[in-house]
This record gives sequence, structure tokens and C-alpha cells, in this order.
Amino acid sequence: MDPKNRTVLAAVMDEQSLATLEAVPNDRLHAFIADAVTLCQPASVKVCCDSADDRAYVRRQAVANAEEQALAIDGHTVHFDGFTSNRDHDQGRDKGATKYLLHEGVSLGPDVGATERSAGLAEVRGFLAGAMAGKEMYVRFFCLGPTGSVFAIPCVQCTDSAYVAHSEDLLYRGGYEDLKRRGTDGAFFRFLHSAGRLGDRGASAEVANRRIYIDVDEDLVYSVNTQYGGNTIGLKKLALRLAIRKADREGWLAEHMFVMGVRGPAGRVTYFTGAFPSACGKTSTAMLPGELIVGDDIAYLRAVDGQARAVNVESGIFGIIRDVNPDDDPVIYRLLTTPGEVIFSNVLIADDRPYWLGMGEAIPDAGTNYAGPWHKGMTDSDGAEITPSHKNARYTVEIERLENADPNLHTPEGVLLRGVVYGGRDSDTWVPVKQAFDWAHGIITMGASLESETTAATLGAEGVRTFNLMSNLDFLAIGHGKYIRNNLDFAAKLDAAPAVFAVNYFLKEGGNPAGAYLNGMQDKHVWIKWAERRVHGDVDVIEGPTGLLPRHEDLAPLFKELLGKAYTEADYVKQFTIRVPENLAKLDRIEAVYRGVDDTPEIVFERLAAQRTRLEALRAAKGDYVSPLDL
Ligand code: SPV
Ligand code: MN
Repeated sequence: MDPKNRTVLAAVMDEQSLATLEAVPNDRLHAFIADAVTLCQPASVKVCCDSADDRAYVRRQAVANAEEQALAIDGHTVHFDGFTSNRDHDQGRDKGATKYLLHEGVSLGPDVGATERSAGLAEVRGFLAGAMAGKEMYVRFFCLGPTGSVFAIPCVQCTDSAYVAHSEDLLYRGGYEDLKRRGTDGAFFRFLHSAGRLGDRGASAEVANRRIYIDVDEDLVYSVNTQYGGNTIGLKKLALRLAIRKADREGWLAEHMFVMGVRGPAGRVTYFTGAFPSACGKTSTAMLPGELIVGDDIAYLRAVDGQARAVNVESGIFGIIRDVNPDDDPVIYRLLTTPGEVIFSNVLIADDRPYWLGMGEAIPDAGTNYAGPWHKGMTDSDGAEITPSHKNARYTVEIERLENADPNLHTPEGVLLRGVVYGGRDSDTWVPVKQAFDWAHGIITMGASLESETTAATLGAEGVRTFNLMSNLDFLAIGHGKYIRNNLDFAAKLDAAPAVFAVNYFLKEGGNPAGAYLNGMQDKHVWIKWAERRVHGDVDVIEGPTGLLPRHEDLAPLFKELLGKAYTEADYVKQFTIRVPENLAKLDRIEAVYRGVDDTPEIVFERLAAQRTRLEALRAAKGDYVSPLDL
């Protein structure tokens, strides 16, 4: 180790930590940690390897320093992120404060926040200066994707939050041994986080100075004055932004997607990925009872020997805990109510038990939640209701503990991908499920045309219809056009492209956003099972103007078998009616988006125009609202 770095590090760490660090023969690593120490001034530094002891140490520290509190069930803890009012809190991803550090004159396109690199560095490093005074800094090593695989990306996290370090233990595969093996060579992603000054309840006190700045030159992300996982857990959305660029350079895809195995007849398992904006049913789809979950949030896709292979970047779940009850999400409900490691965040606690919205039992009238001591009817300084648990409250668990964890979770080659699903929160336009005519049609009219009503997963107003390119827009670190081009080109490397589907779990009566949902929560299981059958050509379709539609006669037996429900033709017609004016209005919006993007591939406009022509022809022949039985 460089003697200068050694001097800095020896002053704040014991011999064991120093030896752990020194055993990784990588000067860039040592320099990064030394810089973090010099900048943030922690009182001490603990360097963790992959050992059970080091993991237990971090878990203990999270409770000892009151970032987490132990709950009644063994292994369960709760963590609270900051909350002043419904307008001012640290309960979701802060898109506004998340910026790429770019050189003068460089832009990543519309909707992608950026700031000039040197000014941004000075700003965020200014907030980090001395931010760990009196605190311990944890150095953690993890691996994105299965270790020892072509997908793997080593990562190093420095944080003064034991909660963040603990969460990462549940969410990622240990990467210390892997990095040690790689020795002097090889790139790795780096993350430096400080929760900043803490208030009475141990929450970040200066959220107005929250910053998440991404230095793409250095594969390094800074995060400060925040604790919410999506802003702080380096390997999650911070790494996704770096991975999208790496994938662009190397010819693969980094996506905001679940990975799951869907069971077909005679023991067949067919793997799907699915891209949905946050809080739109992605996790609950990946966890459907009886199916196999590989991952619920982030996937890497590579073409290997003509096959599309997919891995879960993570090995745990940071899932929304709302409407998780024995009927709607039985698999996760069981895990959340049995002993074993679970971190709950921003739920209601009463008598050391967690309570959340839609849990299927009565919620106590008083307790402690993200706002402090809470009682029923409590309002914030603006008079707005403080819900017992936050709408974006979360749980953190390891996937392996789920009863339907896929045995291929850690397979280095990943799983063979046969289908891709795109879904958004859409009251009035898309049918519940449809299949694209081909890969390009799916990428362009489904993935690249995705819109969704905003949710509590990000700060700001809810329920606003927003364009969200492949549900990856928040993390997009290259231009829209290039990103779409990479997705289109992916199929050219394959012997056979996966089938592409679009789903909509949120269609409402009459398309009225205030109306009732046209589908039950479990109906998604039927759509996914139907898609599995389609991949293998087991069922036929009806050709519509925006894609291939299921037939009632194929859906009804699936409803019966999976949900014990009679699925009437009247329900089918209501749900699968082609809503021509809404689809045309959507095309107007999407075309306008791409007219504002310099590098939109021409094929995007061509395929959108062809969709318009089909819709207009249908309207001329059959009117505005056309039953699938009339197609
Ligand atoms: C999401 O919001 O998409 C999540 C949670 O998966 S996080 O990105 O970590 O906030
Ligand atoms: Mn996500």
C-alpha cells in the first residue's frame, strides 16, 4: 500500500481492518478509501469482508446506534427515514437532487438531470466534508450479478450508515473474495455515502442539502444528507446508472426489470423479465405464488452464443410493503411474519409489531411511525393526513428465504430469457395483456412508449401520467435514442428474440382515473400464464391494431384454474376493448417526446406511424371503441 494512504488509514482503523484492506492488492481501492477518510473525517473505519462475523457486526451496529430497532419477532428490525411533512421528507427517491456530473456542453437528453462536473463535485464534496465526524465508516465489498460470472461487477461502498450497510448485506452477494482474486486489475464501481448530520430520531437532518451525484468519468457515486434506500444503497439505483453506461460500451443491457420463471404444462419453466415503473406491480408479479422468483428489480441481459441470458443483479428485495396480505401477496406475507432477518422501513410500530397499509388486519390507533409518535387522524403542518405506514414503506429480505426462490438465482450463466413484459399504471389506454408483433414492435410501441401515473416511490405529486422509457428513465445515463437502439440491436445478436408483451393491471371503469379497477389484484397471474403459453405457441391470438390479443376461450380456463373464478365474456369484452381515441392520444404524446430527442432511430417513427395507420383504419371501419370479438 502506498505509504501516504497507509498513514491516513492506520489512524482510523484497527489492524484487522487494515489487513483486510491490504489483502486486496489494488491501489485505486486504497486511494478511494483514503480519500473518503480524509474528506468525511470518520472517527473510525471498519473494513468488512464477506464473513458472518463482519455481517453480524454491521447488524449489531445498526441497532446499537439506533438506526434500527429490534422488533418482537426474532431477526426483525425497523428503520425510519426522515419526515417533516408530506411535502418535506426523505421517504422516496429524490429525482431532482440526483444528477450526472458532466463536462461543459455534454447532455444526456431531456428528463436526465445533470450539472457541470467540477462545480457539482465541489458542491457534493463540500457537503461530505467532515460529514462523518464522530461516526464510524463502514467499508463493504459486494458483487453485482452472480460472482464468478461474465455479468459480475465488483463494487465498494463506504457509508456511515450501518442501516445502509446492513441492507446491502441482505440485498447483494458478498464481493470481498472476488475483488481480492481480481487483484490489481479490473474496474469496479465505487459509492460514498453519508447520512450527514442526524436529528433527534437518528434521521438525516439536512434533507434540503440532499445530493446524489454520479461521476460517470470515475464510476463513482456520491450521496449525502439522505438515508432512503433508493438514494443511498449504492448497488441499487446508483449502480444501475453506471451499469447502463458500461452496458452501452460493452454491448449488453442493464434494465429496471424483474426476472422470473413461469411454470407451464408438464414441468416446463419459461423465464421472463419485466419492466414496470416503481410501485406498479413489479415485485408482486415476480413473486406470484407457485412461480419462481429470480429477482424483482434490476436485471442484466447479455447475448451469449445466440441466446438471451438474464441475471438478477441483486440477491435480495427492497419491496414496497403496502397491500401485502395473505390474499394478495401470500408468499411475502408469510416471510414477513416469521422469524429471520427482515428490515422494515417507515411502517407503524405498536408493541414492537409492524403494521402497514392494506395488511388485512386492523391497524392500532396509536404507535410510532416515520413521523414519530403517531395516532389515528394525525395530520402534518399542512393539515394533510399522516398515514400509519408510509405509502412507500419497505421491507428488505434475502430472496433465498422465499419459498418460491428459483434454484437458478446464483447460476453464473443466468437464465434463458424467452419473454419480456412491459407494464405501467394506466387507467384508460392499454388492454390488460397483449403481445407485440415482433421484437422491434414491442421495444418501440410498448417499452419505449411506456407511460405511468406517478407513485409515492419518488418524491413529488402522485397520479400524474408520465413518460417512462422502459421504466428505466429515472436511471438513464445515455441518450434516449442510443438506449432504444441498443435494445433494438440486442435481438440481432440472438438466434431467436424473446417474445414481447405489454400488461396493464390498472385499467379503470370507463377509463376514469377515479373509477374502479376493471381487474382484481390476482388477475395478473392469468396474464403472465397466458404469456408463457404464447411463448410456446400453445394458444392462438386475435390480431388487433396495437398487438396480438388473447382469446376469451384461452383466458377463462386460466381464471378458473388459478383463481377459481368464472371469467365471463362480458368482463373480457370490457377489459379488452380497443380504446382507439386513447391509443391515438398516446401516440401523439409519444411521438412528441421522440421529436424532442436528437438521436431517435428512424424506425421508432416508422413503427409508431404504422400503429397510427392501423388504429385509424379500425376507427374508420368500426368506430372508437371496438370489442375484441369484432376484430
Ligand atoms: C424503485 O423505486 O424503483 C425501487 C426502490 O425499486 S428504490 O429504487 O430503491 O427507491
Ligand atoms: Mn425499482
